[in-house]
Amino acid sequence: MSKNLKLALRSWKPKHHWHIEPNGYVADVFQSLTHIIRTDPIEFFTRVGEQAFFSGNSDNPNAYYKRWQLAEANAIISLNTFIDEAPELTDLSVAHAAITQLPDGWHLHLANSMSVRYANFIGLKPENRNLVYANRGTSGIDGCSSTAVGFALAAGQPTLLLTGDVGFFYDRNAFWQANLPTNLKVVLLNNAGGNIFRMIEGPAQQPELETLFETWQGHSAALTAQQIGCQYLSAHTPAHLEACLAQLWHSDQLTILEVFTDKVQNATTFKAMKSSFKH
Ligand SMILES: Cc1ncc(C[n+]2csc(CCOP(=O)(O)OP(=O)(O)O)c2C)c(N)n1
Ligand SMILES: [Mg+2]
Repeated sequence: MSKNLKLALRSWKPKHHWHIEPNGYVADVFQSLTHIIRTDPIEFFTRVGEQAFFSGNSDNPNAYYKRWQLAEANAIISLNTFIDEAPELTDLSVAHAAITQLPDGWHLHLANSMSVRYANFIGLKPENRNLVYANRGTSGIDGCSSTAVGFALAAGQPTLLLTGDVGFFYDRNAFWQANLPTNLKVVLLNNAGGNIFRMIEGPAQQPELETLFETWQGHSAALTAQQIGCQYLSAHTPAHLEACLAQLWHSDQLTILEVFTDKVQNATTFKAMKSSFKH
């Protein structure tokens, strides 16, 4: 769950907060718990989904499902308009292009930290059967590539890993092995550091932002790709990104597409995108 949503739900105290948990300890995450319902979530939502108010079968325009669908459609329009009107190549525009072009049936692995956050805003096409995986919880940046490599080898289905540069270089040895998955493609958002820390309150205001939080680095994945013997593509412009993505979807080998973006532009764009939803 995104921290923003958690904090929002804590501040807009719901009148009812039901927690569905078959057994064991229940944490009051939103500090508003009113009922603990001891059943299986699938059982619960199957039953609730049969009620008109929560399903698509109600004529009532105020039915929860209808209002949710409307809000969702408006959010997608708002995001797409924002992306169309922002010509710069940013991590958001790259994540948007990669996720909206993700072919049906592909698996998506999201690394910590901004990759998974961008994806949270962008969403997936409901008509596509894409499954999403991310090492959330304590949100380590370690092992995101290893997880994707192991998964792609075991699952065999086409898999996209969307990752940041620090997470990628941190876990470079994920690719140090004889059996590289030809079905794995990597989109690497290289903003030369931990851009997340420029986005969140606290670290962004500290004088040590660049040195101790963002930790600037100037590496490129080109040498890693050369060393492991995989395809390497790189993009610096929106037009180039489109050409590289077209190549990536059809590649028959492990491919790393590294996109170079600007950390300050990324932060400005992310902030502007979030406030564009409020109007
Ligand atoms: C193992 C581990 N070490 C440190 C951190 C703290 N941390 C969170 S995000 C981040 C930077 C990630 O940078 P990058 O992968 O380039 O992604 P970006 O924020 O630029 O999208 C760090 C160091 C962590 N989450 N896990
Ligand atoms: Mg980064």
